[in-house]
Amino acid sequence: MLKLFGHPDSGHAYKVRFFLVAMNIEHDYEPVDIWQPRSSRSAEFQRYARYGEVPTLIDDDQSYVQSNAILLHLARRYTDFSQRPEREQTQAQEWLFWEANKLGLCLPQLRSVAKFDDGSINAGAEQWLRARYEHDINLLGDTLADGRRYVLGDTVSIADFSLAGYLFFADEASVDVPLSVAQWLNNLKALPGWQHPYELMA
Ligand SMILES: N[C@@H](CCC(=O)N[C@@H](CS)C(=O)NCC(=O)O)C(=O)O
Repeated sequence: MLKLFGHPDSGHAYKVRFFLVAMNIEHDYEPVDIWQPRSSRSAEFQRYARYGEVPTLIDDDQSYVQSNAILLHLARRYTDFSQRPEREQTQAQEWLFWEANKLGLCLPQLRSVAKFDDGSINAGAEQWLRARYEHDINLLGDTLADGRRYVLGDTVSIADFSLAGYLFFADEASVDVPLSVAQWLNNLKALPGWQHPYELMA
């Protein structure tokens, strides 16, 4: 049985849970209080969470960490991903790497500043993150501007789950999304089992 550890504030963990739910992959889910010291987390979580973070997934007693790597593992093992055209698999992986380095390296931080402002980010850093977000979200918006249903076209893929992870928190980050991105997010909301992170990860 699969077991996922996550938290309602973690868009990284949400990517994985939303995928598991939408693909109807049976799993257990356990929230971890990421606001408490790492030493206070369960012995099981500490044993499997190699970087001490959520998401952490246990599958066949093996530990899987890093949200996008977990998505790849799940897609290969539990969906027809490996049978999809090679070009499609490559493009899905390209988006995962892009997300980790681009959108995933500004949106979570902006949301963190806006929601939990602890003064740890100075004005210059925040400005840099905002400029980065504008660039990244416009690139995604331009990709989706032709009205495609999902990032790779007609078929939903791990690229969608990865890219959307933090975008359901866009209001909390005080950022705008282009219309094409808003429409795509609505397409994802229509997938089976969709819930906002605060509900799905509770
Ligand atoms: N690059 C990682 C990021 C994971 C991450 O930053 N997890 C945060 C929550 S979003 C966490 O577990 N924070 C608590 C901690 O580090 O103790 C991924 O994609 O999974």
